[in-house]
Amino acid sequence: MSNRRDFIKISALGAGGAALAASSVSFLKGPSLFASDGPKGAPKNQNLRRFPTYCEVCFWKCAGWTYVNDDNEIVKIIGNEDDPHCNGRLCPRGTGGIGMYNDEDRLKTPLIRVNEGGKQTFKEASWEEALDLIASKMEEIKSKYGPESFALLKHGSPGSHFEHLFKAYGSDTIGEPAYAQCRGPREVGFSTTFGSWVGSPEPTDIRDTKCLVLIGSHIGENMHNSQVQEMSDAIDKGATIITVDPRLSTAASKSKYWLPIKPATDIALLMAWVHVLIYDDLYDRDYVNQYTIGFEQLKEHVENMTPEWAYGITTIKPNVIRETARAMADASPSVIVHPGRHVTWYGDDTQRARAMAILNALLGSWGKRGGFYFKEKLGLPKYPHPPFPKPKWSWETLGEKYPLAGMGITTEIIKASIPEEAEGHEVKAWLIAGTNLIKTIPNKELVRKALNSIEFLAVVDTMPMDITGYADVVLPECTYLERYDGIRSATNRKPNIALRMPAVEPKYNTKPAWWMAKQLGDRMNLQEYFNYNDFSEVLDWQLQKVGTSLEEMQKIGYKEYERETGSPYLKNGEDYKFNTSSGKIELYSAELAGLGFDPMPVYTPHPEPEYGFYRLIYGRAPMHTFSRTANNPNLTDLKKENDLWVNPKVAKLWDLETGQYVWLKNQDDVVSSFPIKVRVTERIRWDSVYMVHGFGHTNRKLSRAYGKGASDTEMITNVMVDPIMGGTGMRGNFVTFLTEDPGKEVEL
Ligand SMILES: Nc1nc2c(c(=O)[nH]1)N[C@H]1C(S)=C(S)[C@@H](COP(=O)(O)OP(=O)(O)OC[C@H]3O[C@@H](n4cnc5c(=O)[nH]c(N)nc54)[C@H](O)[C@@H]3O)O[C@H]1N2
Ligand SMILES: Nc1nc2c(c(=O)[nH]1)N[C@H]1C(S)=C(S)[C@@H](COP(=O)(O)OP(=O)(O)OC[C@H]3O[C@@H](n4cnc5c(=O)[nH]c(N)nc54)[C@H](O)[C@@H]3O)O[C@H]1N2
Ligand code: SF4
Ligand SMILES: [Mo]
Repeated sequence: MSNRRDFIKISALGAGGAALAASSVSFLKGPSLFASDGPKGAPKNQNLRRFPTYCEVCFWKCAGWTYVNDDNEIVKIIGNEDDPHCNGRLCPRGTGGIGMYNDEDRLKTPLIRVNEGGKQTFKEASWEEALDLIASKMEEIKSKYGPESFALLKHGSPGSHFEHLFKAYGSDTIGEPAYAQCRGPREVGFSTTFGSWVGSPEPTDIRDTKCLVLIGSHIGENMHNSQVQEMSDAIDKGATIITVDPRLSTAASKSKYWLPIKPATDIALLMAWVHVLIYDDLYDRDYVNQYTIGFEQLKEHVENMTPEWAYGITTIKPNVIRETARAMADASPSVIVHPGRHVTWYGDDTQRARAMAILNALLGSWGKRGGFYFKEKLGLPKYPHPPFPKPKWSWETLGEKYPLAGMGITTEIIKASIPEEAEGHEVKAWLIAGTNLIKTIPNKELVRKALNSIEFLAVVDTMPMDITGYADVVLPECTYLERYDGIRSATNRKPNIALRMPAVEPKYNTKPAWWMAKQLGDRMNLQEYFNYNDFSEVLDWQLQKVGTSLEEMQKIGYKEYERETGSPYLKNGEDYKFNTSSGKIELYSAELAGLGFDPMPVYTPHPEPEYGFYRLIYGRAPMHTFSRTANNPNLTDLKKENDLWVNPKVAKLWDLETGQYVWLKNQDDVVSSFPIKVRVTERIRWDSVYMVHGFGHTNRKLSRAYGKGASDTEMITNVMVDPIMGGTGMRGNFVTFLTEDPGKEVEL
């Protein structure tokens, strides 16, 4: 099929590239897992200068120091000792951040799509040309359809600069995958219960917990730095870990209880725990009496949700359900039923998050030491600019049918970009900054249709990723080590800020996102919104307002403030008003009932794999982040490809061996572009197979990542949408094995 917007392979200079750090990774053993002095091999006795940064390899945003030698080479990145996100130790990915800078496949100069002799290709362009073109398209869309029809899809630091531009331009049609593909359901589940989002970093008081319950959440492979460190400390101090996972994850292997649950049945287990806590009188009676409403309704609701009932659904034995409920109650209130983070699983995810929130309420853990602390962050004053114009419609309008959506739903913006799918307002153009939609959004066909419908696409990225190949204009951003960005003001036990500044000049012809946004603003007569020459002026202005300065922050990198909202913990019996409509923790949600949803979580069965098919589940590897690190020279050195975990029973049935490559075919006959290596292991249930997300790259210009491993996203064509907030449940897909090469042409 010929497309309006063909994928274009971006040419890159050179190939290969020597790998740098090869530090060994041993799980959950603090000191050996996290680097405190960066990669080995940096020459000694050099004059090193250090510059503060916070890491962009994932969104934990650890503060660190970039060390540069006299030749202006970055030699290492280490954690900032004062920063509670990392406690001076970066994870393997953060240490390997140097690889983002050194990667010779990086985008090097702006590119513009041209048609040469009927063939679409990219030509190298100047910044003037590329920015002029984007600005003129933004003006054109604005006058033809209104600014709202130009959408911004973003993730990470570059996104905030373009968000400012888009709001100034008149569009709030903005979405990011961190909501409907990630945390959205838990934010809604917890806010309808406690009146507060969980947020990032999660306010889980793991270091002082006596019992940590992980529902899937695979801390240790999910390498959110201080969480892993605190979990390791808690284990050393004797905390009980309970892990519910169909796979023996790293966390499960460190747990006292591993509950290898049948996938998609967690709500039944959670409600059976609620039943045991209530009917065996194990809940925190004083806390429940004082702070919650709806207890009697909940009690009645779970009357028949016994461990015996749940056993038939989850395959977890009734005595194990009782024993683990008791272990939680014994630790109460220093117990955490972890809300998880990537929770868009089965479409009833807000309800699963509610069930987890309710359990925490019964255990009295919200607002308690060793449970959840009350987080606080420093409000940074906004650099002055005129008020933003009010858009006629926005992400909210597009997400209207999901009444509790709290942020833009990427998939609704994508649908609104396809005329046949749009319900009312139409999106006509996109700017994408820092998100690789092809690997990030399930149901590739939908993304592909949208890419073929929109009139214009600009992509801002650091690498020639899948999505850049669809752009009309590609803007190469310099890496986080080469630029200023917004101040990190994070929620934590104490409010704090961290600075990111350039350690070296941008390599090649690359530029920071703040500069691009300002340049576009200037071209569209929006100068008043960009009233500075350099972003450092904005930072200095903001920092002065909070009692420091750019100069000071350049020296210290990180600064902590005293709390202004009192103790992070509730005192026994303390009066406290929760931010819900009743002022109480809502075990029964009148809000959900009013919207026509179950006021208390109900287990509903989900489809199961047909004979010969296995549920595809996926997760993280400690040395990679999504698809963004797959080509990183330092990190591919630690792990080059993903593998497919297969239970020995299944392997026997299919005659599969460890090390053998297979292709996958899903329930909709979609075949994987690349084969994946089998790993036969007892660590996974027989009804599921598992792989790490982020591999199977189709862009040949990623010289290390191309064709390595398989893409989970490619197999995710069935999406179960959460009716409450629009999250895209991605774990209802089933695959079978093809042992012969299906000869599939690599699709881009
Ligand atoms: N190294 C690394 N760390 C990361 C990231 C990264 O890319 N790399 N990304 C970060 C981000 S943004 C996020 S959102 C988090 C995500 O990290 P988590 O929130 O921990 O991820 P999940 O996808 O919820 O959990 C994956 C686990 O769920 C299990 N699982 C699958 N199906 C089921 C089921 O039906 N029931 C249960 N109980 N378990 C199931 C899988 O076997 C796997 O062990 O990780 C963060 N940390
Ligand atoms: N199938 C499947 N889909 C998923 C998930 C999954 O586990 N499986 N996880 C979901 C979750 S939890 C999340 S949070 C999302 C993550 O979704 P994304 O953030 O889209 O994930 P990445 O694949 O890392 O894509 C990031 C893109 O940003 C680029 N980039 C990196 N640094 C910079 C920078 O400094 N500037 C610019 N301009 N670009 C940069 C990278 O090159 C890459 O193209 O994916 C979600 N989608
Ligand atoms: S957890 Fe690792 S990758 Fe994420 S911000 Fe911290 S050091 Fe960087
Ligand atoms: Mo995420």
